[in-house]
Amino acid sequence: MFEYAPAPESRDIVDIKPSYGLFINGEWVEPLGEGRDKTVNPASEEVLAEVAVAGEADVDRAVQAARKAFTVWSAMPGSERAKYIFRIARIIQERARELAVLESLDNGKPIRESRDVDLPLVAAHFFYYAGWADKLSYAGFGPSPQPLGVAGQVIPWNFPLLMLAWKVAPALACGNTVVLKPAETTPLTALAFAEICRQADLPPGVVNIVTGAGSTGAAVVAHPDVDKVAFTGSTEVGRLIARSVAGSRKKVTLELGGKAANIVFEDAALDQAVEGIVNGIFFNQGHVCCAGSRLLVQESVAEELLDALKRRLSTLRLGDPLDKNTDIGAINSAAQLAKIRELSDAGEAEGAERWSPACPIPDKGFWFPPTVFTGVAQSHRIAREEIFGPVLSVLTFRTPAEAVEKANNTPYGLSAGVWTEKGSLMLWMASRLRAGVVWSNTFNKFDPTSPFGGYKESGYGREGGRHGLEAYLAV
Ligand code: TAP
Repeated sequence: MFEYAPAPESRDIVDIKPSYGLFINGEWVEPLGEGRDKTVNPASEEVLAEVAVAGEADVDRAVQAARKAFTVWSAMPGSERAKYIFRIARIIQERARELAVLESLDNGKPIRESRDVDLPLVAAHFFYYAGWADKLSYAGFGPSPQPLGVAGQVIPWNFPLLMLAWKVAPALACGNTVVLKPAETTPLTALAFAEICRQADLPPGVVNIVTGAGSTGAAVVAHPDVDKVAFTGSTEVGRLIARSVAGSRKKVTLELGGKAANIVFEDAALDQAVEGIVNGIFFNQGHVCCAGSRLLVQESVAEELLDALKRRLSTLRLGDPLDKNTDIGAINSAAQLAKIRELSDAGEAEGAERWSPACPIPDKGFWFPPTVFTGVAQSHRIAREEIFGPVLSVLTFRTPAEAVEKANNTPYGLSAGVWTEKGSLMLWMASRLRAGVVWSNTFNKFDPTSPFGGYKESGYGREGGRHGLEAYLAV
């Protein structure tokens, strides 16, 4: 392995305040209760800032502000709304470096990813949906589709600003107003986004950000004056939310967990497949809902592929997320690290063989080495449950039909990958895989024009593309 000198990105570009309030009606306000939380850098356990915890009364204030703003925002011509959203997109581009550093500090993801993947996609989402704002009548949802009203949005910690963009951009383009709750462990880029809304002169109340933990999210979802609920997170919480809104008039989209199969046939370009496997499960420490966490490899090439994969994994660098050479950053929280450890231990106890490259682990912070399990049976917990960490479970197959059976043998259905040189086999597989996205000779490719969402316990509704508008329109 080559040795590189450290290449740390400077954190001087970010200005983290010691303490943050709530962003309601275009102003920073103190929460009505006493609640305060701390957000830490998972790579060092250093406290980054103190953040307000919104209670029910605070959520109510935010929803009222959004309701009032809805009158103004929904009446504005789409071309005017577009100007604000384009402005937001441009400010995000201008401040991309600062936002990338902030994301890496709060989340633990490598700067290479926040800089080259998250931030460009965040800006692209706002640009894309800004373009739709004055063309809604041509989107295929009737001649004059109307916004729904106030959208209550709850997002997870794995792609904090990108999940915000997926939710906020289409909501605003369609004329809705927003109350958004970021995850407890990663509130900082959402709070920076609040500043961006002010910088863009967005009318007060169009976007409101309420920080806090699960109970704040539950209050947003349950508020009677919320018209639309958009949630990304675990299937477990998705179920609670579906129960909480059942019987109400609220429109709901749920983007939940996954246990995707990445399927490699014997005729595939194996070196390329190895890169796709690494990107599929070790990108963002495996904290990816559509991660290719189950590798299905055709038996005839299993040994060759695994040797190549292990050689490649031995070159990955784990460490300081702000170092530009880092491939694997920190696990987002102590709780998530405990979950990854528990499931990996269960894999060993159930008889799978565990392998990790020799990889020094920093003393402070939350870390888990890239890990591969071979000899995995379909009944093992590591083949069935979402680990949401840098852990790959390897299974083999002999025929395409067996690959389809095994790939679909999961309660989830968010994504899949297929590696083969044969176009006919690719199409045969894609039409049989029960997954919202099937990647062909690639993995984890995202684009704002492309819809994304799941089957079965991976949720319902689509985000992105023209389809993503439907969730925010009365159609
Ligand atoms: P969750 O624990 O479900 O948390 C998601 C969000 O919901 C957080 O903001 C959380 O707040 C909040 N929340 C917790 N309990 C709630 C309740 N009872 N009512 C309303 N909101 C509540 O998920 P996570 O661990 O953060 O994220 C990982 C999961 O998200 C994985 O399963 C992953 O697959 C999924 N995910 C899916 C997608 C798509 S697009 N399908 C994308 C990314 C992630 P706190 O965190 O502050 O407690």
